[in-house]
Amino acid sequence: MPQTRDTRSNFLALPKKHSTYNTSQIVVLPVPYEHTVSYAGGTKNGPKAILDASRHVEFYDEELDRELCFDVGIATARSLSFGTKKKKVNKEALTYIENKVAELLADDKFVAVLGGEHSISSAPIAAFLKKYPGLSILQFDAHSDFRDEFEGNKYSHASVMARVGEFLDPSNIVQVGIRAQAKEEAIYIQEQGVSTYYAHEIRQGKFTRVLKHWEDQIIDKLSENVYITFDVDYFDPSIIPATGTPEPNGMNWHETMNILQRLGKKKKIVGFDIVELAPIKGLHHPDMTVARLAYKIMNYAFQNKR
Ligand SMILES: [Mn+2]
Repeated sequence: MPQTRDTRSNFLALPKKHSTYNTSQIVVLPVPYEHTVSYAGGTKNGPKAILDASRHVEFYDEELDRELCFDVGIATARSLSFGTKKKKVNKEALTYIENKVAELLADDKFVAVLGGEHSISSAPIAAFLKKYPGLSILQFDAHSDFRDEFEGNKYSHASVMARVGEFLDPSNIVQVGIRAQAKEEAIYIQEQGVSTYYAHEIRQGKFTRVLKHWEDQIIDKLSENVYITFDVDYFDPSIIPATGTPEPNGMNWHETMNILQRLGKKKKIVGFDIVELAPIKGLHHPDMTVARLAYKIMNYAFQNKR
């Protein structure tokens, strides 16, 4: 059983009664890993900023009319440590994370991973795939992350989905919000049958012209069990300026909630990660937005179970 955080530092500042490991259905796992940042850094500070901000998130969700945290319990594990002198990096770090996630899955927990840089996501995805064969991935991101390697590292945050595509059928990956890409990634997507929803196509109304709820098209492409990997640079930089590689023409809050709400209703969200928040000192709204996002995904994931 992992060690957990108490009310002073856990997700939502929950009292012991609602954040004890044994009785909580949800476990938040902070993973402050940062090794391959290519532009601006700071993602190792993401988990703490999200947890700090979460103290100001309401327990009650007005849309779902529910205090989910009291219904199901949310425990927060102690942050994973990658060492100080001899740091665990690349493959070694990923194996370490995968084993930790697998332990939580063996206890039938709903796992919410807080990063850290995006390269960590292949670890929980590997663990989830073992538990849920046929798992599909919904990736919210500005970037496809399908480069075979980046700056000489196959375990770069810019290559995470290429690594995932080595053990999970790439046609089970759906990406939304993409708007910065290398040519090799566009070729990969075409050849491997990845479903990619580009920001410019969404904005040009390519999907809403025919469908009122274009989100359903995304959801129909996913298998029954869905893991969400959420790179916060998916959002427009006006909403989340606090990230390493911000890109213009990003997505907004409301349309994102629409996707998540309909997904939670029609399919089973089995777990998620949120990555790439690089907090900016004195600028609180990105931290708060990401904390809200984490709780919103939990709420949507459990909306059919009440
Ligand atoms: Mn990414």
